[in-house]
Amino acid sequence: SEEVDRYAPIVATPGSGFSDPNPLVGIIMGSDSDLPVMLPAARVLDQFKIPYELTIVSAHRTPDRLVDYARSASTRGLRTIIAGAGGAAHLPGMVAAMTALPVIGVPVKGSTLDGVDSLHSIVQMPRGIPVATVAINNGMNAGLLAVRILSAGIPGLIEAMDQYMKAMEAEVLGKVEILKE
Ligand code: RP5
Repeated sequence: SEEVDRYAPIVATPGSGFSDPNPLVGIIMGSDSDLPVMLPAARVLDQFKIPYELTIVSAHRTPDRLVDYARSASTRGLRTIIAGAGGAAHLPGMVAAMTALPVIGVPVKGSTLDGVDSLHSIVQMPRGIPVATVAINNGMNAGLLAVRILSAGIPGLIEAMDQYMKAMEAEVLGKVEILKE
């Protein structure tokens, strides 16, 4: 099968086809300023051929849109939501409060508090409403976690992830060899 290219450049251009008509994953973010952090999640889903949609939903600036998005997500066919936000990062938690789907939170680093504010806002969820939180600015891991969640129900996906991990391992072992020389 096709080799995963983890170093392909990330290019966001209008019309680059981010929204599949039948997405399994929703990638949402509080602002277009979060896009550079969230695009690696989209790249990962591209690589694993998982259909997704990508859009802006702001917990604070577009609260009605947030409710509509979260409440309709599962009936629209979404199976996992990746939500990135910075600062008072309420988006992932509020989405998780309004859907039974798994939600992955991406803390986005802002200009003043180094993303620790976002991390704490996302990771400190109350008992009963979980958000799977990845590292600050790690949209890529959010994409990979979404693939792993979906692999429970999609044939071939676990094998594809195995292959991806083996490629990473080979790359690191190759560097070990280079350093020996
Ligand atoms: C959050 O505020 C967004 O998720 C973003 O990370 C941060 C700053 O947003 P902008 O002022 O850049 O639109 O809601």
